[in-house]
Amino acid sequence: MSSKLEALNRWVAEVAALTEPDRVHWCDGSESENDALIERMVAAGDLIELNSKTHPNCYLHRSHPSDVARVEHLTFVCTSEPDDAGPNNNWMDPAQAHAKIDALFAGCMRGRTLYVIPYCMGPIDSPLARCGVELTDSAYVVANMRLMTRMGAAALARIEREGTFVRGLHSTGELDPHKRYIMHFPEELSIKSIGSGYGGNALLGKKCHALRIASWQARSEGWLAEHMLILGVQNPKGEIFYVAAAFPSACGKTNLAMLIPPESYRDAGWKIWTIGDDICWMTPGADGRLWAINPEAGYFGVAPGTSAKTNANALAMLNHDAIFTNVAVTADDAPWWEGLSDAKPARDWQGRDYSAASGPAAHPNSRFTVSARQCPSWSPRAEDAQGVPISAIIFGGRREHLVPLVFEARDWTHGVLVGASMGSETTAAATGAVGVLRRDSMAMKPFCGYNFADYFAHWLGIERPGAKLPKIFHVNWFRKGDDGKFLWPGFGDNMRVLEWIVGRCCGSEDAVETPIGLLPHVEDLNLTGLSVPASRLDALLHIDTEGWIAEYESIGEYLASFGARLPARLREEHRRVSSLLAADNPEPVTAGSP
Ligand code: OXD
Ligand code: MN
Repeated sequence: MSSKLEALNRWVAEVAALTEPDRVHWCDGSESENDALIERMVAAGDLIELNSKTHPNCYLHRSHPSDVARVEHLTFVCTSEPDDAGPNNNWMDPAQAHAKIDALFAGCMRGRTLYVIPYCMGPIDSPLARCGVELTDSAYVVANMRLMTRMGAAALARIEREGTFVRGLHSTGELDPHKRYIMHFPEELSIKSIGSGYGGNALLGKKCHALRIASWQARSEGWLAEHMLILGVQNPKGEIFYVAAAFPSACGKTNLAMLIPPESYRDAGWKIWTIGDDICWMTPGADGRLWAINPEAGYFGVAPGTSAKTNANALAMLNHDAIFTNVAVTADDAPWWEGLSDAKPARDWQGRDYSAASGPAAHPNSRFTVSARQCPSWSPRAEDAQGVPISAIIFGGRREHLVPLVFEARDWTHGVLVGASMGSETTAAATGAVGVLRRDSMAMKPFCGYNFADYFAHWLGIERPGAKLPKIFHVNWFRKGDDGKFLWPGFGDNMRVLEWIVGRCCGSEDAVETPIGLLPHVEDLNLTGLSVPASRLDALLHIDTEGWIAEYESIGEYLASFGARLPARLREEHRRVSSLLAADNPEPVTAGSP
């Protein structure tokens, strides 16, 4: 055994002594290993084979009904100093956290197999990639990690070469919400998760490693680990501009990443390439630009609402070799979810005969897991070791009111303020109330592994002499009119906004200055083939100064909640925009006025 792997072997032995599995299996990531695991899970009822004619090699997993989403209230960042985790995280003292969770791990794998999953986040030969090892007692996790990461022999070889890796220990435990914790120890580069088999709680390479732990590493090493999709916009000249975009969970990142342009655009030669749909690691390159990789190798996407109309690329990649979690099935065992088609569900996500009275057939946070390469718009540049250069960063939220379709930040500092101020109405991706407005800075509220105040400072610090940073934009596809209907059609038509954004990056598009940033005039948007009445377009781009003054007051309160650690530069930028808004207000509201 090489000395580089001794630490790994020692850790596996320690975990086995604590958890007492019947056997230990080192995953090599091979097809035969996967086939055997799938066969065992089907025999045990953990996976259900779907229609092998319409959906070859597709399986359905039904999770425990109390285990259907990320659990932010049970997710902890355990740093020596509570302030290093910050008000944006739940904190626990590391020694106390280890003791609490190790007590739950004791003997929890009796009768089970402990799987050792070496994985690499990012192209296997990329200097920007990082490795980890997940120890888990869930074969479902192994099958998902095989799709979501570069898992197995090649990752183990890289770990052996480098000697460093993030340690993730996971057990489904008793699937008891009262014995469920997702704990992060960024100072030790380790993760411990027990009591859930679901998504981000259990596939530790994803949110736990690639965002919470990686964001901590990124700060100390001078890069950014972000909750962003990455796409390439190819124009009729054949030039490709890469764009990274942050949206909170279940706000359409997968749809945007795989966008199919409207017919008039396709005819003119526009095309979208997909690099990633959820996570982006960006590093300043020698040329001053930010270079990005997608650390993931697959998609763990929200199923409901995915259809031939909203995301034909996603649908095309889901008819073979995919795992579905908590979707419904039709009478002929095809996967089904709300919004997919007019077909009727026969059984709901819990396996019950479907009845409209028991709520949605598919769970609102039901998911698909699939290899990224199956996406028709998959870009081969996703395997580029050096990554792709980012021309624009987009922040976006789900806002029914106030926030216009698109605006551009004046400069990097303003862009960081725009990202830090992001607000969005909550979705089913996490447990808790849906539709409530919350601040979700850079869409990282659930995922930043350290104090947001330090994170904002890190973002500001990315602007160094010689840096050629991307322009920063904000979009909102979700604004509604007085009639309660969405003003913008969204989906493929978001291409029109992307064209303006890319045009701004190369100086070919016009904009109008407002206190909150630069907006297109309606005529700056390419609206060929779009039948949205002019009044709705005006409403989409309208700036309600009084509404924005109130918004900036609420942003100010939010920023103040980070106390003295908040960078002064961000506070000043907030003051600057607030005074622009006050100066722009035609009828200043005086105290006591109605
Ligand atoms: C996800 C999420 O699964 O953000 O990507 O919840
Ligand atoms: Mn996500």
